[in-house]
Amino acid sequence: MDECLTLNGGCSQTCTNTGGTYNCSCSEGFALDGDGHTCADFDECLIRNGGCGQICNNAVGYYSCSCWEGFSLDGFLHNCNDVDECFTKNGGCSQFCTNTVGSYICSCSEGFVMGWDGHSCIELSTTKSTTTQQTTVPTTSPVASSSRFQTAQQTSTALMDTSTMSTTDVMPTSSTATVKTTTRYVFGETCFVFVSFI
Ligand SMILES: [Ca+2]
Ligand SMILES: [Ca+2]
Repeated sequence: MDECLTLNGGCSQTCTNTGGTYNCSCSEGFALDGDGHTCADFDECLIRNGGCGQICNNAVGYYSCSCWEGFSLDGFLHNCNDVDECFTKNGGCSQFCTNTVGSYICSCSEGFVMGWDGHSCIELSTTKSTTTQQTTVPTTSPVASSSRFQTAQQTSTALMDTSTMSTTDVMPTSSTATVKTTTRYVFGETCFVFVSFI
């Protein structure tokens, strides 16, 4: 008896008559269901990701592999290879393009900066603003006058301490010391003034 002659033996796909019985089988991409008659899709992605290098897409009766952005399928349609974006139109970079695994990078030469789009190089301005700082120097600097006054005071102190001084180092007009006696001695071009104070 050939069970397959009647309603295909109840098999959803292939019925094979054998001695005294029969069996059902399925075409590639399908698997027998638990009832032994119905063929259901086989999810190839459940086993080793269907052999895909990156993404496995199951479908009824078959499956396919695909890749992430920046990669493309190889000739066997399973593994993914990096796309060299720089190979085509320099990756859209206005200057330098560097390929990386899964992506690429644009860069600029010295004197340029990368624009917001990550592709366009913008030249830096070579014009530098100059600022001139004017400094007004008074004819008579209060600081300088003060220094001179201090020098005069210091000279006066030295004069009082040592009682020896050149006549070119004049007595400060602001000195409150009262000169009691003044004695001058001239040796060659040097004039010594000896003073004593109260
Ligand atoms: Ca499938
Ligand atoms: Ca790349």
